[in-house]
Amino acid sequence: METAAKQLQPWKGIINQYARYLPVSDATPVITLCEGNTPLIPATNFVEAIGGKFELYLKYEGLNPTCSFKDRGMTMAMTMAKERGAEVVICASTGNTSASAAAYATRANMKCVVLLPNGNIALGKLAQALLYGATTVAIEGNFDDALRIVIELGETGKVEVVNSINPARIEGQKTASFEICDQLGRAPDFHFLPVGNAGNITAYWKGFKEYYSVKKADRLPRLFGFQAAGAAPIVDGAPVAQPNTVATAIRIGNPASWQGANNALKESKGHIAKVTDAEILAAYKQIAQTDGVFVEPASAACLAGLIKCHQAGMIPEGSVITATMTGHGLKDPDNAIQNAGFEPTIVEASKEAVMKVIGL
Ligand code: AN7
Repeated sequence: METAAKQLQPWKGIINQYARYLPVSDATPVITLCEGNTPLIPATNFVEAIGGKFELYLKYEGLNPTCSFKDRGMTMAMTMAKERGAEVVICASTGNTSASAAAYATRANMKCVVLLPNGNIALGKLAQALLYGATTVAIEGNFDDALRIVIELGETGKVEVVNSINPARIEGQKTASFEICDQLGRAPDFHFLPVGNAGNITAYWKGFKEYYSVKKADRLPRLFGFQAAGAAPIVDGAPVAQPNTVATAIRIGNPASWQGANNALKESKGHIAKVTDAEILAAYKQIAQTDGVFVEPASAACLAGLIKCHQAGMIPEGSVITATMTGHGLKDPDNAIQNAGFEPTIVEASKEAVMKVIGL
Protein backbone atom coordinates (compact mmCIF):
# COMPACT_ATOMS: atom_id res chain seq x y z
CA MET A 1 0.00 0.00 0.00
CA GLU A 2 1.27 3.47 -0.88
CA THR A 3 1.31 5.41 2.38
CA ALA A 4 1.92 9.02 3.27
CA ALA A 5 4.97 8.02 5.32
CA LYS A 6 6.77 7.04 2.12
CA GLN A 7 6.71 10.67 1.11
CA LEU A 8 7.40 12.10 4.52
CA GLN A 9 10.29 10.02 5.69
CA PRO A 10 13.23 9.12 3.49
CA TRP A 11 14.94 7.01 6.18
CA LYS A 12 13.13 3.73 6.76
CA GLY A 13 15.56 1.90 9.00
CA ILE A 14 18.78 -0.01 8.47
CA ILE A 15 17.30 -3.02 6.66
CA ASN A 16 15.72 -0.83 3.99
CA GLN A 17 18.87 1.29 3.71
CA TYR A 18 21.41 -1.53 3.53
CA ALA A 19 19.30 -4.44 2.22
CA ARG A 20 21.88 -5.40 -0.39
CA TYR A 21 24.40 -6.18 2.37
CA LEU A 22 21.94 -8.13 4.53
CA PRO A 23 20.40 -11.63 4.30
CA VAL A 24 16.92 -10.36 3.37
CA SER A 25 14.69 -10.63 0.30
CA ASP A 26 11.80 -8.56 -1.03
CA ALA A 27 9.43 -10.96 0.74
CA THR A 28 11.06 -10.50 4.15
CA PRO A 29 8.58 -9.02 6.69
CA VAL A 30 10.72 -6.16 7.99
CA ILE A 31 10.22 -5.33 11.67
CA THR A 32 11.57 -1.81 12.14
CA LEU A 33 11.35 1.25 14.34
CA CYS A 34 13.28 3.28 11.74
CA GLU A 35 16.53 2.73 13.66
CA GLY A 36 19.98 3.88 12.51
CA ASN A 37 20.96 7.10 10.76
CA THR A 38 22.42 8.31 14.06
CA PRO A 39 24.62 11.41 14.03
CA LEU A 40 28.40 11.40 13.93
CA ILE A 41 29.19 14.28 16.27
CA PRO A 42 32.60 16.00 16.26
CA ALA A 43 33.94 16.15 19.83
CA THR A 44 36.27 19.09 19.33
CA ASN A 45 36.14 20.43 22.89
CA PHE A 46 36.97 17.06 24.38
CA VAL A 47 39.96 16.63 22.07
CA GLU A 48 41.20 20.10 22.94
CA ALA A 49 40.71 19.45 26.67
CA ILE A 50 42.89 16.35 26.56
CA GLY A 51 45.48 18.07 24.37
CA GLY A 52 44.90 15.85 21.35
CA LYS A 53 46.01 16.64 17.81
CA PHE A 54 43.50 14.40 16.07
CA GLU A 55 39.88 14.41 14.95
CA LEU A 56 37.28 12.59 17.06
CA TYR A 57 33.73 11.83 15.94
CA LEU A 58 31.16 10.22 18.21
CA LYS A 59 28.68 7.80 16.64
CA TYR A 60 25.82 8.68 18.97
CA GLU A 61 23.89 5.43 19.12
CA GLY A 62 21.86 6.69 22.07
CA LEU A 63 19.63 8.32 19.45
CA ASN A 64 18.24 5.00 18.25
CA PRO A 65 14.55 4.27 19.01
CA THR A 66 15.24 2.48 22.32
CA CYS A 67 18.32 4.64 22.93
CA SER A 68 21.10 2.14 22.27
CA PHE A 69 22.97 0.45 19.39
CA LYS A 70 21.10 -2.77 20.10
CA ASP A 71 18.24 -1.63 17.83
CA ARG A 72 20.38 -2.26 14.73
CA GLY A 73 20.81 -5.90 15.65
CA MET A 74 17.31 -6.28 16.95
CA THR A 75 15.55 -5.14 13.77
CA MET A 76 17.42 -7.93 11.96
CA ALA A 77 16.99 -10.59 14.66
CA MET A 78 13.28 -9.90 15.01
CA THR A 79 12.76 -9.75 11.24
CA MET A 80 14.47 -13.13 10.80
CA ALA A 81 12.52 -14.60 13.73
CA LYS A 82 9.26 -13.38 12.20
CA GLU A 83 10.20 -14.79 8.80
CA ARG A 84 10.77 -18.19 10.43
CA GLY A 85 7.41 -18.01 12.21
CA ALA A 86 8.76 -17.69 15.76
CA GLU A 87 6.25 -16.70 18.43
CA VAL A 88 8.39 -16.25 21.52
CA VAL A 89 11.75 -14.50 21.72
CA ILE A 90 14.06 -14.57 24.71
CA CYS A 91 17.29 -12.86 25.76
CA ALA A 92 19.63 -12.38 28.67
CA SER A 93 20.66 -8.81 29.16
CA THR A 94 22.54 -6.24 31.17
CA GLY A 95 19.65 -3.97 30.13
CA ASN A 96 19.91 -2.58 26.63
CA THR A 97 19.32 -5.81 24.75
CA SER A 98 16.20 -6.42 26.83
CA ALA A 99 14.85 -2.93 26.17
CA SER A 100 15.39 -3.33 22.44
CA ALA A 101 14.04 -6.91 22.27
CA ALA A 102 10.95 -5.88 24.20
CA ALA A 103 10.19 -3.00 21.82
CA TYR A 104 10.79 -4.90 18.58
CA ALA A 105 8.91 -8.00 19.79
CA THR A 106 5.90 -5.81 20.50
CA ARG A 107 5.97 -4.50 16.94
CA ALA A 108 6.29 -8.04 15.62
CA ASN A 109 3.36 -9.27 17.74
CA MET A 110 5.65 -11.72 19.47
CA LYS A 111 5.94 -12.57 23.12
CA CYS A 112 9.19 -11.45 24.71
CA VAL A 113 10.94 -12.86 27.78
CA VAL A 114 13.97 -11.09 29.25
CA LEU A 115 16.34 -12.41 31.91
CA LEU A 116 18.14 -9.72 33.88
CA PRO A 117 20.73 -9.85 36.67
CA ASN A 118 18.70 -8.78 39.68
CA GLY A 119 19.78 -5.41 41.10
CA ASN A 120 22.35 -4.67 38.38
CA ILE A 121 20.26 -3.00 35.71
CA ALA A 122 20.22 0.75 35.11
CA LEU A 123 16.84 2.21 35.99
CA GLY A 124 15.89 3.43 32.52
CA LYS A 125 16.50 0.03 30.94
CA LEU A 126 14.32 -1.74 33.48
CA ALA A 127 11.62 0.87 32.90
CA GLN A 128 11.76 0.15 29.17
CA ALA A 129 11.45 -3.64 29.44
CA LEU A 130 8.49 -3.26 31.78
CA LEU A 131 6.69 -0.58 29.81
CA TYR A 132 7.08 -2.35 26.45
CA GLY A 133 5.40 -5.28 28.18
CA ALA A 134 8.10 -7.96 28.21
CA THR A 135 7.90 -10.81 30.68
CA THR A 136 10.73 -9.64 32.90
CA VAL A 137 12.59 -12.18 35.02
CA ALA A 138 15.26 -10.93 37.43
CA ILE A 139 17.56 -13.81 38.27
CA GLU A 140 19.70 -14.06 41.40
CA GLY A 141 22.90 -14.20 39.44
CA ASN A 142 24.87 -12.20 36.89
CA PHE A 143 24.55 -11.74 33.12
CA ASP A 144 26.69 -14.80 32.39
CA ASP A 145 24.31 -16.98 34.46
CA ALA A 146 21.33 -15.48 32.61
CA LEU A 147 22.90 -16.12 29.19
CA ARG A 148 23.68 -19.75 30.10
CA ILE A 149 20.01 -20.29 31.04
CA VAL A 150 18.81 -18.58 27.86
CA ILE A 151 21.04 -20.79 25.69
CA GLU A 152 19.65 -23.88 27.46
CA LEU A 153 16.09 -22.66 26.89
CA GLY A 154 16.92 -22.01 23.23
CA GLU A 155 17.93 -25.66 22.85
CA THR A 156 14.35 -26.72 23.65
CA GLY A 157 13.36 -25.23 20.27
CA LYS A 158 10.42 -23.44 21.87
CA VAL A 159 11.93 -19.99 21.99
CA GLU A 160 14.05 -17.87 19.64
CA VAL A 161 17.22 -16.49 21.27
CA VAL A 162 17.91 -12.88 20.26
CA ASN A 163 21.22 -12.42 22.04
CA SER A 164 24.22 -11.70 19.80
CA ILE A 165 24.96 -15.43 19.50
CA ASN A 166 22.14 -15.07 16.96
CA PRO A 167 24.05 -14.19 13.74
CA ALA A 168 21.26 -11.85 12.59
CA ARG A 169 22.22 -9.50 15.44
CA ILE A 170 25.77 -9.15 14.11
CA GLU A 171 24.44 -8.55 10.59
CA GLY A 172 22.29 -5.66 11.77
CA GLN A 173 24.94 -4.12 13.99
CA LYS A 174 27.54 -4.08 11.19
CA THR A 175 25.50 -1.31 9.52
CA ALA A 176 26.95 1.18 12.02
CA SER A 177 30.29 0.80 10.23
CA PHE A 178 28.58 1.46 6.89
CA GLU A 179 27.00 4.62 8.24
CA ILE A 180 30.28 5.88 9.67
CA CYS A 181 31.98 5.48 6.28
CA ASP A 182 29.02 7.08 4.48
CA GLN A 183 28.99 10.02 6.90
CA LEU A 184 32.75 10.60 6.95
CA GLY A 185 33.21 9.95 3.25
CA ARG A 186 36.04 7.59 4.24
CA ALA A 187 36.79 5.00 6.89
CA PRO A 188 38.42 6.24 10.11
CA ASP A 189 42.01 5.42 11.01
CA PHE A 190 40.90 4.13 14.41
CA HIS A 191 37.53 3.05 15.73
CA PHE A 192 37.07 2.97 19.52
CA LEU A 193 34.30 1.10 21.34
CA PRO A 194 33.43 -0.48 24.68
CA VAL A 195 33.47 -4.28 24.88
CA GLY A 196 31.13 -6.44 26.95
CA ASN A 197 29.72 -9.55 25.33
CA ALA A 198 31.87 -8.62 22.29
CA GLY A 199 29.08 -8.77 19.70
CA ASN A 200 29.56 -5.17 18.65
CA ILE A 201 33.32 -5.28 18.04
CA THR A 202 32.69 -8.42 15.99
CA ALA A 203 29.96 -6.67 14.01
CA TYR A 204 31.91 -3.44 13.41
CA TRP A 205 34.86 -5.34 12.02
CA LYS A 206 32.59 -7.35 9.72
CA GLY A 207 30.99 -4.10 8.53
CA PHE A 208 34.25 -2.27 7.89
CA LYS A 209 35.66 -5.26 6.01
CA GLU A 210 32.56 -5.65 3.84
CA TYR A 211 32.42 -1.95 2.97
CA TYR A 212 36.12 -2.01 2.10
CA SER A 213 35.68 -5.07 -0.10
CA VAL A 214 32.98 -3.33 -2.19
CA LYS A 215 35.14 -0.16 -2.33
CA LYS A 216 32.71 1.92 -0.29
CA ALA A 217 35.54 2.59 2.14
CA ASP A 218 39.12 3.49 1.29
CA ARG A 219 40.86 1.79 4.20
CA LEU A 220 40.39 -0.50 7.17
CA PRO A 221 40.47 1.09 10.62
CA ARG A 222 42.26 -0.34 13.62
CA LEU A 223 39.71 -1.39 16.26
CA PHE A 224 40.44 -0.31 19.84
CA GLY A 225 38.22 -1.96 22.46
CA PHE A 226 37.94 -1.28 26.18
CA GLN A 227 36.64 -3.34 29.08
CA ALA A 228 36.01 -2.27 32.65
CA ALA A 229 38.86 -3.30 34.96
CA GLY A 230 36.52 -5.43 37.10
CA ALA A 231 35.08 -7.18 34.05
CA ALA A 232 37.98 -7.61 31.65
CA PRO A 233 38.07 -11.29 30.62
CA ILE A 234 39.41 -10.64 27.12
CA VAL A 235 42.21 -8.39 28.38
CA ASP A 236 43.07 -10.81 31.19
CA GLY A 237 42.74 -13.87 28.97
CA ALA A 238 40.36 -15.77 31.28
CA PRO A 239 36.68 -15.63 32.26
CA VAL A 240 35.88 -13.50 35.31
CA ALA A 241 33.62 -15.35 37.76
CA GLN A 242 32.36 -12.27 39.62
CA PRO A 243 32.54 -9.34 37.19
CA ASN A 244 31.95 -5.95 38.71
CA THR A 245 31.87 -2.37 37.42
CA VAL A 246 29.85 0.81 37.72
CA ALA A 247 29.23 0.40 33.96
CA THR A 248 26.58 -2.29 34.44
CA ALA A 249 26.05 -2.62 30.67
CA ILE A 250 29.48 -4.26 30.35
CA ARG A 251 29.42 -6.21 33.63
CA ILE A 252 30.14 -9.44 31.74
CA GLY A 253 32.66 -12.12 32.72
CA ASN A 254 32.47 -14.61 29.86
CA PRO A 255 31.72 -12.91 26.53
CA ALA A 256 29.82 -14.95 23.95
CA SER A 257 31.68 -13.42 20.99
CA TRP A 258 35.16 -13.72 22.51
CA GLN A 259 36.48 -15.36 19.34
CA GLY A 260 34.96 -12.63 17.18
CA ALA A 261 36.70 -10.01 19.29
CA ASN A 262 40.04 -11.80 19.05
CA ASN A 263 39.67 -11.96 15.29
CA ALA A 264 38.80 -8.29 14.97
CA LEU A 265 41.73 -7.31 17.16
CA LYS A 266 44.19 -9.49 15.30
CA GLU A 267 43.05 -8.69 11.77
CA SER A 268 42.72 -4.94 12.33
CA LYS A 269 45.99 -4.70 14.27
CA GLY A 270 43.80 -3.48 17.08
CA HIS A 271 44.19 -3.08 20.77
CA ILE A 272 42.18 -4.06 23.84
CA ALA A 273 42.77 -2.70 27.33
CA LYS A 274 40.98 -2.09 30.57
CA VAL A 275 39.93 1.12 32.28
CA THR A 276 39.02 1.59 35.93
CA ASP A 277 35.62 2.72 37.14
CA ALA A 278 37.18 6.03 38.23
CA GLU A 279 38.55 6.55 34.70
CA ILE A 280 35.18 5.62 33.18
CA LEU A 281 33.30 8.07 35.37
CA ALA A 282 35.80 10.87 34.71
CA ALA A 283 35.41 10.45 30.93
CA TYR A 284 31.62 10.15 31.33
CA LYS A 285 31.48 13.49 33.08
CA GLN A 286 34.00 15.11 30.78
CA ILE A 287 32.25 14.34 27.48
CA ALA A 288 28.96 15.63 28.91
CA GLN A 289 30.54 18.82 30.22
CA THR A 290 32.86 19.59 27.28
CA ASP A 291 30.70 18.65 24.30
CA GLY A 292 27.17 18.21 25.64
CA VAL A 293 27.05 14.52 24.76
CA PHE A 294 25.30 12.49 27.44
CA VAL A 295 26.18 8.80 27.25
CA GLU A 296 25.95 5.94 29.69
CA PRO A 297 29.04 4.91 31.67
CA ALA A 298 29.77 1.86 29.49
CA SER A 299 30.01 4.09 26.42
CA ALA A 300 32.45 6.38 28.19
CA ALA A 301 34.79 3.43 28.79
CA CYS A 302 36.15 3.86 25.28
CA LEU A 303 36.72 7.58 25.85
CA ALA A 304 38.61 6.74 29.04
CA GLY A 305 40.60 4.38 26.86
CA LEU A 306 41.24 7.09 24.28
CA ILE A 307 42.60 9.41 26.98
CA LYS A 308 45.02 6.68 28.08
CA CYS A 309 46.10 5.81 24.53
CA HIS A 310 46.68 9.48 23.79
CA GLN A 311 48.76 9.90 26.96
CA ALA A 312 50.77 6.81 26.01
CA GLY A 313 51.57 8.38 22.62
CA MET A 314 49.67 5.73 20.68
CA ILE A 315 47.63 8.15 18.54
CA PRO A 316 49.55 9.70 15.62
CA GLU A 317 48.93 13.38 14.95
CA GLY A 318 46.18 14.03 12.42
CA SER A 319 44.43 10.70 12.97
CA VAL A 320 40.72 10.44 12.23
CA ILE A 321 39.06 8.60 15.09
CA THR A 322 35.49 7.46 15.50
CA ALA A 323 34.02 6.10 18.72
CA THR A 324 30.72 4.41 19.40
CA MET A 325 28.65 6.02 22.11
CA THR A 326 26.65 2.85 22.59
CA GLY A 327 23.85 4.04 24.85
CA HIS A 328 22.08 7.22 25.95
CA GLY A 329 23.00 8.74 29.30
CA LEU A 330 19.37 8.94 30.37
CA LYS A 331 19.35 5.15 30.60
CA ASP A 332 21.20 5.47 33.90
CA PRO A 333 19.95 8.53 35.80
CA ASP A 334 21.31 7.26 39.13
CA ASN A 335 24.91 7.39 37.93
CA ALA A 336 24.35 10.80 36.36
CA ILE A 337 23.04 12.34 39.54
CA GLN A 338 25.70 10.73 41.72
CA ASN A 339 28.59 11.74 39.50
CA ALA A 340 27.62 15.09 37.98
CA GLY A 341 29.53 17.04 40.60
CA PHE A 342 26.65 19.50 40.80
CA GLU A 343 23.48 19.60 42.85
CA PRO A 344 20.44 21.82 42.51
CA THR A 345 20.46 24.75 44.90
CA ILE A 346 17.12 25.13 46.63
CA VAL A 347 16.01 28.70 47.24
CA GLU A 348 12.81 30.55 48.05
CA ALA A 349 10.72 31.58 45.04
CA SER A 350 11.96 35.16 44.58
CA LYS A 351 14.11 37.02 42.04
CA GLU A 352 16.44 38.21 44.83
CA ALA A 353 17.09 34.70 46.10
CA VAL A 354 17.92 33.45 42.59
CA MET A 355 20.20 36.44 41.90
CA LYS A 356 22.11 35.80 45.10
CA VAL A 357 22.68 32.17 44.23
CA ILE A 358 23.86 32.86 40.67
CA GLY A 359 26.10 35.70 41.76
CA LEU A 360 24.34 38.60 40.02
C1 AN7 B 1 25.68 0.65 26.41
O1 AN7 B 1 22.29 -5.33 26.81
O2 AN7 B 1 25.28 -7.01 26.62
O3 AN7 B 1 30.37 -5.98 23.50
O4 AN7 B 1 22.73 -7.36 27.42
O5 AN7 B 1 24.61 -1.94 26.59
O6 AN7 B 1 28.39 -6.01 21.98
O7 AN7 B 1 28.18 -6.73 24.35
C2 AN7 B 1 24.96 -4.69 26.46
C3 AN7 B 1 26.18 -4.34 26.02
C4 AN7 B 1 28.44 -1.50 25.35
C5 AN7 B 1 28.82 -3.89 25.05
N1 AN7 B 1 27.70 -0.44 25.67
O8 AN7 B 1 28.55 -4.35 23.75
C6 AN7 B 1 23.09 -6.26 26.98
C7 AN7 B 1 24.52 -6.05 26.68
C8 AN7 B 1 26.43 -0.57 26.09
C9 AN7 B 1 25.87 -1.86 26.19
C10 AN7 B 1 27.94 -2.78 25.43
C11 AN7 B 1 26.65 -2.98 25.88
P1 AN7 B 1 28.89 -5.86 23.36
